[in-house]
Amino acid sequence: MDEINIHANADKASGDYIKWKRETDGSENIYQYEDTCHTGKQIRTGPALSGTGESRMVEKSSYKAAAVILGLLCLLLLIGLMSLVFLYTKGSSKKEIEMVQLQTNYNNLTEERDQLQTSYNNLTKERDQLQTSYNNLTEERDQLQTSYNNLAKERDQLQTSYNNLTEERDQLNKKLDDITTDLQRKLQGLQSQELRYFSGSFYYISSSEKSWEEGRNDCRQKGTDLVIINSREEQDFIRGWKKRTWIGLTDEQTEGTWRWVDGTVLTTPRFWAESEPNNEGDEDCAEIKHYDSQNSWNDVPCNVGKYWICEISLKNYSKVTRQC
Ligand code: MAN
Ligand code: CA
Repeated sequence: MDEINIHANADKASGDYIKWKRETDGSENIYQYEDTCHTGKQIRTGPALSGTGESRMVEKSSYKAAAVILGLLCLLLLIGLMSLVFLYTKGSSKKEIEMVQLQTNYNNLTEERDQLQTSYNNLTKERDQLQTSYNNLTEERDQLQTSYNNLAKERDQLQTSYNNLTEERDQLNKKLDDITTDLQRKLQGLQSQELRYFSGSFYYISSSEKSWEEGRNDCRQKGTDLVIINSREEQDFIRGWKKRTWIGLTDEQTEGTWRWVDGTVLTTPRFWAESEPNNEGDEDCAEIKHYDSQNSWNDVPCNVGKYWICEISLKNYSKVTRQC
């Protein structure tokens, strides 16, 4: 171990000296301060001073040097302390700034979090409302879908019915066309003195005389009935044959109530001859008697023989037509 001794060139009044010992262990230097008190013992190095004046001078210089060193040490200590204070202060203010910044950040984040929380709550509420609306709309849609399906089903059934009816109508119209054609062909062949056409009807007049009932039966066998007079023109046409003929009018059912063969009660027009009907004896059937006059009807007993007129109305064959 190395040992370096630094001796201050001054003796304290007590005679102590400060020894700086340097210990070296090869790797690092450690200075240890060794305060050793050697009371009453003086160690000196260097040459010994001789004489009192010189010795005082030296002593004074040593004091000065010691004071300077001490002052320097104090200065160093002060600088060190100031540095420490400065560093500490600097560190503190830095920390304070950081603290303030952290506080600000914390506050900002808290505020932001609160805003986010509010937004979240609003969105949740909105989402729930939308969910409710969605559910309601879904339900409504399903109901509409069901209604639509039912209506579609109904529509299909109606369409089927419509198609069937249309087909049926077409078949009936075809049948009617066939019948009309056939009828016209037959009537064409029947045109004669006995058969005449007037305003939508064919009229047949018999060539022999029979009772009202027998004449009516003949008309029925032909698929029609005794004539029904509905107008002045028809009356004139019928009396134009200039024969005493049965017409389809009787009060056999109720005396005094005259009915046509289709069951309708006689109202107007009516063409009774003067003073008729007088029900002379028992006269329940009507004839054309005074064919030269428009008012030519007379009531007579039903069992007497007269010509008769059958009416074949084409108005019964009215074609079924589409209404739309
Ligand atoms: C005859 C018959 C009767 C009719 C009278 C009118 O007697 O034709 O029906 O009423 O004449 O005078
Ligand atoms: Ca009469």
